[in-house]
Formats: sequence, structure tokens, C-alpha cells
Amino acid sequence: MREGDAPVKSAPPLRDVGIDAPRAIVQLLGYRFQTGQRTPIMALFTAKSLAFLSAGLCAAAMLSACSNSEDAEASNDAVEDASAAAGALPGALVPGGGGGDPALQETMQEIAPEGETALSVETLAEGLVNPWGLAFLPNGDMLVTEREGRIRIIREGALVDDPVAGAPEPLVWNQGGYFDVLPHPDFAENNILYLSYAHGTREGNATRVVRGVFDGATLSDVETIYEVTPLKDTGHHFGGRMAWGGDGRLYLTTGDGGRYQERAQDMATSFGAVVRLNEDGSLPADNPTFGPGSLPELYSKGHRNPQGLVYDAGRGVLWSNEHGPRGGDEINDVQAGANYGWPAATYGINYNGSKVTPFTEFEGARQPVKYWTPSIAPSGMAVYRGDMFAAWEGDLLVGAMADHSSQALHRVIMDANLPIGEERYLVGERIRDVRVGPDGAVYVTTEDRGGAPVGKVLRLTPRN
Ligand SMILES: [Ca+2]
Repeated sequence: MREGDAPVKSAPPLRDVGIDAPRAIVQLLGYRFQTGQRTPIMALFTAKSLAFLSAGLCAAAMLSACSNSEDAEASNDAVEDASAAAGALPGALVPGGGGGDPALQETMQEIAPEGETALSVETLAEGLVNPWGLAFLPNGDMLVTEREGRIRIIREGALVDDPVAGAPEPLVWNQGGYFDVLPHPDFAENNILYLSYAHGTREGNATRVVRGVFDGATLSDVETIYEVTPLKDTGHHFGGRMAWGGDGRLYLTTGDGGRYQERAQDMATSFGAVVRLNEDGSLPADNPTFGPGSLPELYSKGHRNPQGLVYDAGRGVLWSNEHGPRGGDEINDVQAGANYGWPAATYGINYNGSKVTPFTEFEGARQPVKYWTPSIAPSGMAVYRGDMFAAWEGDLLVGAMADHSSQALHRVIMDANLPIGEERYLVGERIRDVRVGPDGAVYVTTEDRGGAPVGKVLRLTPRN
């Protein structure tokens, strides 16, 4: 996509293309107008006459018209990753801005029971700061990213003191920093490692993917292979999870940018998407199209902040999960060319209790396979395949970061391609990533919301 690793100084030029906004978005704006909600009109008009807005020039006069406004964004930051579990109980809902229709509260769900499988928990590493992504290398080493900009190595069961050298400088701000780390499928031969992170400045930043050659200590020949467009000026909703599909393509989740939620429906941006790349960042010729003016890297759109992505080779399904606002977290089966609805359709509500939208569905939007209301704040996700937890075969494991009892490792029990149950493990642990190791054990990262250096990598096995 982009050549080299040139510093990005300003927002890229906006494409002069029309946006065929779905009817539901138009209705959504009408709904917000009728109910007196401040509405994020910025993103809808990125492409044409209001281009100055998308350049990040949300002038003071416009701020009050911006979606969640700065106040709400601060509040968003405080509760993002959805601490909403308790506050989202029906009795606590405070309708704001004319929303808060009780009808939506019917989607409230009981929290899943605690799991029945007894676990042994082994601590592989501790003292980490917001460990975000985990990866296994063919030689048995594990890599773990720390959000503030380090890749750490776990070698022979112990954390190596020095982080990986040569890795790029991220923007560490709010939810921004290092995200995922992913070895090339042929890493044993080529030593190529991929890293996703927040790049840029507070005024102009984007989720970026680089790759480089990792020799066990240093990352070299680092090149940028992809960056979300356009730049944004928020520190929220970066997405940032990567996975290899069964087709050998690289898939990346991107967020809606927090205050730019309508861009999830703006096909001229790569906000709120799953993008599909060749391993060198070039674009597969068989990517789906989202209409005139749409970006060619898009694979699916209408996502909010997807932080879980895993290719399920057993089913041939690419699963993602994403954070809803206050409820409406989802698991989706990611399909080429599909629109997952956000923000026009969601089972969630705004943090202030108002409805994001009157719609839980619209024509052309794909429904989630599963949703959580109230939120669990899903993050990393894995499909269990292995002998150690035989009863878990094919189930989805989802790390969750919401406060209170949702903070846990959620086992979503699957029958064929449908969830039929759920249980929770490690209740009270804020879990950012979950992976199944080559040995069949389950590995998770735990963290402290405030960034205290108390994050761990845990290895879970059945306790016999
Ligand atoms: Ca959705």
C-alpha cells in the first residue's frame, strides 16, 4: 500500500468520491435529529464538500455537533472496554438525549455461569504493562507485545529482560500503542514478523502494520505495509488484531476511531473494517467491492472496535469479535463484502443510556452470531483445537475486560457454527488476549486497566 516508512505529517488527501450511505444511516441521522441527539455528522461527509472536517479540523463550533463530544469521549475512555456491566443493568439506565427506549433493554442477558472445568494456572511472565498480543514461534519462543511499545520474549519459560530491539515507536495514547504481533506462516524459513500499532500523533494517527525480520533479539528491515486511512485525531478504537486466513491472506481489524463512528459505513475509509492484504501489503485482486469509490482493501465493514480475530480452519470461518458501546458486543462470522451494521444497527446503547440507533438490523446488514448486552468487552479470541481440553474442541475462547463478573475468559460453546452456551473462567482477571498453544494449553494475557505493571502471561491446563 504505502511505500517505505515515511513519516506521516498530515492527513492524506481525501478522495473525491460520493458515498452511497445506506438508507439506515439516513434514517439514523433523522432519528438522532428527532431525539435531539448530537450526531457525528463528520464522518458522513468525509468525501466531499465537508472535507475540512475529516482533516481533523473539528472546530470549536462544531465540537458540540460531534458525535460523542469530548466529554463523552473522556467518559468513553473511562468506561471503554466496557466497564458498563453494572451500570448497564436496566434499573441504572438513564435515558439521555431522548433515547433510552426500554425496548432495547429486552436484549439484556444473564451472565454466563462459572466454568465447570478445573484449571491449573501457571504464570509464565509477570510485571508486564498492558500485554496486548501473544504469538508462538516455531522454535518454542513466545512473543508478547506491551501496549506502551515493547515486544517481549518468553524463552524457555522465562521472560527475557530486554525487549526486541529495532521495533518502531508507537503513539502511546489512551487505547493506542502496540497491538498485535504475528509471525509469517513460513517464519521458520524467512523470520518475518508482523506488528500492528498506533502510528502518528494525537492530531493525526492510524493503525499501521509493519513487518520486519526477527533474528531472536532484533527486528530489522522494518517496512510499513499498511495504514488505515484517513488519519484521525482520537486515541480510541484502533482495532489492531491480525490473523492469517485459510487463503494465506493477512487480515487486520480496524476500529471506527471512537468519535467517527459513521465512518464504519463510509466505504471510502478503512475505519470499522476487516481489511485483507497480501503478505507484502499489496492488494489481492479478488477482494470484494463495496461500490464506487470504496477502498480496495476492504473485506468487511460496519464494525465498531474489533479486537478479536481468528481463522477457524476446522470450519473454514474467520471469526471476529467487537466491542459494542454499552452492550452490543458481538461475535461475527466475517464474510467477504459483508456489512456488520455499526453504527446503524446494534444491540447496544450509548454510555449515557440513549439509543445509538433505533435499529438492531437493516436490510443488507449481517447479524452477529452472538452478542452480549451488557458488555463483556471482548478482546483476543481463539478457537480451541487440541487434546488437553477435549470437551472444548471447536469452542471459541474470548478474553473479556469489562469490570465485575464479566472480566474473565469466556468459553463460548459451539454446536456446528452456532453458539449454544457459555461459561466463564478466571473470573476477575482482565484478559486481553487468548491463544491456544502448540501444546494444546490455553495461554492468556492479563492486565490492569490503568497500566500498572502487573500484567501476566498465564498458561492454563486442565487440573486432573
Ligand atoms: Ca453488528
